Amino acid sequence: MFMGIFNKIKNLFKKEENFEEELKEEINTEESEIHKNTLDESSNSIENEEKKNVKIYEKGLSKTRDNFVSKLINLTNKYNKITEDYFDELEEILIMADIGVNTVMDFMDRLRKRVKNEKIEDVNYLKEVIVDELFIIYVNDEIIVNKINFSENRPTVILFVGVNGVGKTTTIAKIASRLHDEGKSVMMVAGDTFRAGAVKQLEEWAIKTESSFVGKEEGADPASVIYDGLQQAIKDETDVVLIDTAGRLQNKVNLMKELEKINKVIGKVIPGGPHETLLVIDATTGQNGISQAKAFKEITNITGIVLTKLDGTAKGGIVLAIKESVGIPVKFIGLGERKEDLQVFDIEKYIYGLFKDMM
Ligand SMILES: Nc1nc2c(ncn2[C@@H]2O[C@H](COP(=O)(O)OP(=O)(O)OP(=O)(O)O)[C@@H](O)[C@H]2O)c(=O)[nH]1
Ligand SMILES: [Mg+2]
Repeated sequence: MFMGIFNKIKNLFKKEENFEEELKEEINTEESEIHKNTLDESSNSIENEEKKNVKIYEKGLSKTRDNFVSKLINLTNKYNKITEDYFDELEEILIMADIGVNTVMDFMDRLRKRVKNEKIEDVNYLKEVIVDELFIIYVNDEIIVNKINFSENRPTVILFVGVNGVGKTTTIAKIASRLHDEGKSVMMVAGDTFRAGAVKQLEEWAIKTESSFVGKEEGADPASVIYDGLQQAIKDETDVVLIDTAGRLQNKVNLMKELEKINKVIGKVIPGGPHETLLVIDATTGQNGISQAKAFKEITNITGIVLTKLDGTAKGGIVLAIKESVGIPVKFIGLGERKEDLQVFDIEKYIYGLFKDMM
């Protein structure tokens, strides 16, 4: 089973810190300047990148950590025995963190069983079991696919959907910028021809991120803009095409028809496309975001979720609720407004970011 995830994650990140310390010492005792430089370079790139990412998780999850985890710590300090009152309070804390009522109920069942079967009496130990069990909710015996499904042939087509204001356009900009840093050529396509100013906004992001851009006037048919964009991308041999769309969920039938049409056009021009359809959800909208995910899942084939604005909520438990109640993997999370604040979702960094004060 997953026994000891708490300790595994703790060791993983603590070890990283120690490794860095050891490395520094090693370098300091080393006489050759040249050797020092090569060591610096090879270790800096990967290790430091990882460290930076862990820091971004830590920072972006601070609101949730302050709220949820401090409550958990208080609970442990308050009870020196595991009683029914303890379970009741724990349940409330989890629900308040937006983990979702059903998820919490299953979680509590499993926790009670473990306490009984393993005869757990120590509240401090139970804290670790709680982290383990939260991890299990997410992993749930599956292999988590959080990587972008890149196509073998150019271009890879990624469609972004989601209701107004959740962060679609800025997510596209952040992903474009990441891809650009990786040396890939990127095109943005302005499929949101509905909202005033949306085309211009995307074009500005294209300029900033050195992406190419295809868009038409407001009110144009999104499918025709996308058709033109994809033709251009083939001609230019663009690596990745990122398509922005409008999210008018107030009219589900229209939205469904529009997405159907868009998908048809993409599939025709680029066989096998779109290679990803990413649904963007705003974490600060809580359970409402979950409802959006369910609604979109019904009308189109969502391959992954981008959960934005986790830095703006104290209810970061929503990451766990989504997987359980919607069954679609979270591929990216937004932990702030800077481009590096968009992170590939990593359950271990997430758990560490939440529980580091307990570790
Ligand atoms: N703090 C924070 N803000 C974010 C994050 N992601 C996006 N935002 C902000 O959310 C706001 C809305 O983002 P947009 O990208 O314009 O949202 P959209 O879904 O394209 O909106 P419409 O085009 O109106 O449908 C902007 O001010 C973004 O800077 C995040 O992870 N953290
Ligand atoms: Mg937008």
